[in-house]
Amino acid sequence: AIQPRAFGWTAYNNYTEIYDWMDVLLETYPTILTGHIVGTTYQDRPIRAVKLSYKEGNPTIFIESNIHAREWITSATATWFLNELLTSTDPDIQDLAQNIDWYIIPVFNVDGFHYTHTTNRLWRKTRQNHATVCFGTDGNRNFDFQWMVNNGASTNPCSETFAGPVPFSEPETVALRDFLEPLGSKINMYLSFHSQGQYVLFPYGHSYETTEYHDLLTEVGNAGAEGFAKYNNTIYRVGPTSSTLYIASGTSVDWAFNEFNIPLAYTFEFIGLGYGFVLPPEHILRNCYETRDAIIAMVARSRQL
Ligand code: ING
Ligand code: ZN
Repeated sequence: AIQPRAFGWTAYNNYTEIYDWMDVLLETYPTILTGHIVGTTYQDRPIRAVKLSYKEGNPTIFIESNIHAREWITSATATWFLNELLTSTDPDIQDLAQNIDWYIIPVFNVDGFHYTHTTNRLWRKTRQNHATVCFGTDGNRNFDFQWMVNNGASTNPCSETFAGPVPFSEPETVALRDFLEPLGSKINMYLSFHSQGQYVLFPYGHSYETTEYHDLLTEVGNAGAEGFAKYNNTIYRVGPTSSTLYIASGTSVDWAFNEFNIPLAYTFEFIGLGYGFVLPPEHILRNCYETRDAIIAMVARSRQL
């Protein structure tokens, strides 16, 4: 029989291991953590979030992770960071925990993530089939902001960047939309975790047009890159998604940025180290330390502005 693994960050965990661990956290920290069901996936799995809050009146940071199924380092890092917020004795981390409210969705695309653990390690999309031979929509092209403009996604259901037949065609993206609707205007920073390529990206993805927050996003993004470099000199490039990486439309970050006027909205593209999406687990902790330092630096910079 397959032995159950202890939860930790020396190996990748599947969604049931992550959810069981979240249940233990919720029991252990009942006054600080609350559990939320963001919604239900196409295959009827819960999309879960935790909120961490020490007190009233804090600013809010929202972390969305593993919208792309194969990007396992993202949920590993999101769970490590949550654990750190709860257990670290480092004053910088304790400051983040006590003076910011955190919403963390460690695994957003639960069906796809499960599929990468059971069937196809390199699956990216959701698992709904839109009446064709091909399955899945790219969740990060399915949001209703500039959907399908500028060839930033595909109309082909067999493409890795299939935008869906219509915006919000997926129960997962609908769930995030509805979860954020009452919350969005209170969010000060939105972070979407991806891999890989070492980028700190910000709106827009769909066009080269710059936003009214371009200078602020650049300032705080550059602080993030300095943070990512602190542990091991890892170099992250900073800039708008469109001009720094590629044109991508209907993404969660662009949608949330626009819908709720969230000034600080970023995508992190973590390390691949030449392994692409299949980053060996011995590199998980390095990515966690780098992400911790990036977030500390971004919050510190944003407080100066
Ligand atoms: N990259 C992202 C993708 O969805 C991205 C890049 C993120 C574009 C956010 C726009 C907004 O294609 C990966 N590796 O998934
Ligand atoms: Zn991705």
